[in-house]
Parts: sequence; C-alpha cells; structure tokens
Amino acid sequence: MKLKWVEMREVHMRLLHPFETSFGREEEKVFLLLAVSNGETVGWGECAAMDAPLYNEETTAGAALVIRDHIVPRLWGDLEGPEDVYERLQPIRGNALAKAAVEEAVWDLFARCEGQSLAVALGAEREKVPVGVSLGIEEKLGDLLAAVEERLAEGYARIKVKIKPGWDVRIVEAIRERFGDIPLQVDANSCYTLSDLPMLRALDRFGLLLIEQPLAHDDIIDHARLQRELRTPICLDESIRSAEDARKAIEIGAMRVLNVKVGRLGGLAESRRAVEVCRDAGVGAWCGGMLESGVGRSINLAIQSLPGFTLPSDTSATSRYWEEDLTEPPVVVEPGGLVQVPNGAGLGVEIIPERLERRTFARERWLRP
Ligand code: SMG
Ligand code: MG
Repeated sequence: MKLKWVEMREVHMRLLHPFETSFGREEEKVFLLLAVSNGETVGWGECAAMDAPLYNEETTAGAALVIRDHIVPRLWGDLEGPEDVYERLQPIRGNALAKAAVEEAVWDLFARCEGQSLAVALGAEREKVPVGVSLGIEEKLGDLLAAVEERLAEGYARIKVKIKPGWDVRIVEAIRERFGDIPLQVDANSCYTLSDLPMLRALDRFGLLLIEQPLAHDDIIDHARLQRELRTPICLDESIRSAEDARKAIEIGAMRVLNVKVGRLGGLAESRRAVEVCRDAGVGAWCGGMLESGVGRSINLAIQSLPGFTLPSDTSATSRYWEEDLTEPPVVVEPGGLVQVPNGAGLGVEIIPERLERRTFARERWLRP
C-alpha cells in the first residue's frame, strides 16, 4: 500500500479534573493527532507527548517538527504492512512518542482496509480487559480518600496512586487503614534515589501490587539494587524504551513488571515484542496511559487484549477524563472492572468531526510527492 497523504493536527482538550504527579500538574492536554490515508480510507494515531518535557524529553512542539521533517518523508514508499513502519523509522534516534503516533495511524489504516479490528490485527486473545484508575496527588488526604472511595464504587479493578516525597507512606497507610486489602499500587515518576531506601522499605510493608518507576527515568542499575532489597515487585515505565531495554532490565533483575506504553516503546509492533519478552521471562505486564483521548485509549485497549498482559491497565472510563471526548462510543467500565475491547474495523470508534474541528488549533497536510 502507498500512502496518499498524511495530516497532523494540534488538538487542545481540557481535563475534567487536573491531574498532578511528582513532575507537574496537567489541566489541559495539548497533543497531536495523526491521520494517514491511501486516498480512500483514513487511519488515526495519537501522540503521547505533552506540552512540556517533564515525563520524558519529548514535547508536542518537538514531536510536530520531527514528524514533519524526518518521519513523514520516510513514509511515501510502498508499505507491505504496518510492521514496515517501525523498521523504516529505526534510523531516527529516540523520538519514540512521535514515531508511535504515525505507526499507530498506519496500523489503523491497514486494519480498516482489511475490515479487521486493530485488536484482531495485532493478535487479540481477549474481548474484555480489566482496568484500574490512576489517582493524582491531591492537596488534602481527605480528597484522595474520597476519590479512592468513588472509584472503587465505580468498579475499577485496582487503584494506583501517584506518590512524591511527603505524599507516600502516609497516604498508602491511610488507604490501607480505610479500604483494607484492595488491589493497590503506587507510581513515583522517578522522584526518589537510593538514599530514600528507608522510605521505600516502609512501603514494602503494605502488600502493594507494584512500585512503579521509583528511581531515575533513565536508570536500570539502581532499580536492580533496589529490587534486591524489596519484596514488592518493581515496575518500570520511563526507563524502558524498547523490547531490548526490557530484556536487559529483566536480565539484571531491575523489574518484575513492565508498564507497556505504545508511545514510549515507539509503536505497536515494538510494544508487542516487549510483551513477548516479558511473557517468555515470566515477567508481568500491563498497559499504562498518558491521559489520551478516545483515539489513544482505543489503541491502548487493542494492545492489552494480547496474551502476556497480566495486570489491570490505566485505561479508565471516558468520564474520568473528559466532559466530551473526540470519539464515540465512550469507554465504560463494567462490573468487575472490565472494559470491552472495540471490535469494529480499526480502532473501532468513530471520530466525531465537529468535536475534532472545535478542538483543532493547527493543521498541516502533506501529499505524496
Ligand atoms: O491515562 O489515566 C491515565 C494516566 C495514567 O498515571 C498515568 N500516567 O507515569 O504512568 C504514568 C502517568 C504518565 C502521565 S502523567 C501526566
Ligand atoms: Mg508511570
């Protein structure tokens, strides 16, 4: 297949509730949506980069530049399948979030052309997947406890809380006291060092499902040292950018669980390979989130339908993020914390043109030369 055009939009969407992590506070998402077409059918992808380089080094503006100047020019030749895109973009160092947005769109296009769901195109095994919810840092402990209560009532299969120095042992202890033995995990987004070992040991007493990315965003060595000190599994997010990274981290004992983010791993093909590495090594995996619109979240649902995903994901209901999403139908959480994996062609959701237009701030389209 040959692409006829590629279109990139900058989209702005205000979150229903601000989301605070150890690195910052998100109130509005400014992100890129990618569309690719063979002239008849259109495929969609979403870039996970945020406005500021605080999660990783990529930004929305930087990703736009890399997509325009370096990624799009490599897409015009014949594509035998969506797997070709990862190989074609391999010479470009880094820039995983930018590459993944385009690769996802090509996967969607191929799946739609074949009348297959993206999940089936990837090798889906499950029609429903368990999901949890990620709760940001609050000003008051009472507000966090109220959020936990509300989300448990909505049926989520596990709770994840963001932690930072001063908002760690205290909140985990309070949640355990109030809600008992619920499935609970924490995410530090790289805000500790090995000098925080006493606090991390204190966390080890609470029977957490996992501790996500406690140490530096680019480290695996200290994580391996830390894992030797803890019973709780360490889960890596920021540090793992490829299936090879996953293999190395497992080999040195730096993680027992992987947070799979399609963006951070540079696309769907590489995410699938990373999950295979984990599965072969008996290491757990689950799908993370980047506060995506319905486009990104249907992609997340598709990848987590594959074998090898062992824990609930961060793909929460539409109502947790947006008053009005770009897509229909919304993601809804069923009893047991289950979500239906879309089974229509491609992403299996419909993009509502008026909603997208209203939130599009800039748009560029390139035609095959
Ligand atoms: O999509 O519900 C979601 C967000 C899940 O906590 C989440 N993501 O490090 O895992 C993570 C964070 C990264 C984004 S924070 C703005
Ligand atoms: Mg994380």
